[in-house]
Amino acid sequence: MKQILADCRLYGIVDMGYTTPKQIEPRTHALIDGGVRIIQLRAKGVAQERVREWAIAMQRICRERQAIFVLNDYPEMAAEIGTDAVHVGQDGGPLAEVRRIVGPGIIIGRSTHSPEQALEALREGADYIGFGPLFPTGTKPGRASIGLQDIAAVQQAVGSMPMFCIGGINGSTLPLVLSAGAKRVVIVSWLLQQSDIAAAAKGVIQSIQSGALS
Ligand code: TZP
Repeated sequence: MKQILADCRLYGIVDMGYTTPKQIEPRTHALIDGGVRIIQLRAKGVAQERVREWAIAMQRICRERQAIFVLNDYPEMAAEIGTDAVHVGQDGGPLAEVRRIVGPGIIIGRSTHSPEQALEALREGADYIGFGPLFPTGTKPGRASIGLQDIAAVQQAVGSMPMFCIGGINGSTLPLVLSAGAKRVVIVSWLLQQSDIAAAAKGVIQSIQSGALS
């Protein structure tokens, strides 16, 4: 799993703000068809019973197809289901506590919104971080955007810990994000709104890989 994580360039999110329950499974397949190897379920404000159902379905697909499934927000549920990964925000408590809940085998990701938070996540033992929102985004309305200026320095500081830049990334902003030093990105709404999600994902991965990678 850690090797798959290290190789991931594009992180996809099945966000229930843009996805109907019927679309969950086809979209998970489409993302994997497009080369995405890490996929999160993000279901804000939905009853936990529904989230559990969807998470089990997505985990099954990801396991069959060698992709990492990430559950957003619920470490206890992640441990109970046995998901590959769990993602927590700044309000998710200390990562040592998340680790205690999920056990040693599960990948833990943390959202970070500043260089300081990124370094703190590294110190706390995160397996990867999200860094953003780089641009204003309707997926996290009202959240201040942090711009592109810190990407290169934070990327350098976190070393081999995967850092996924996030927030307002689309076909037009992706080149700017890559020029600013990003090696990995998360794209939510733009990807989910493409008529051919797999083709769009392939295009993004190609763009990232055609830049200098290390
Ligand atoms: N965390 C920081 S920005 C963001 C999250 C979950 C949303 C990114 O969504 P989009 O639609 O790719 O801008």
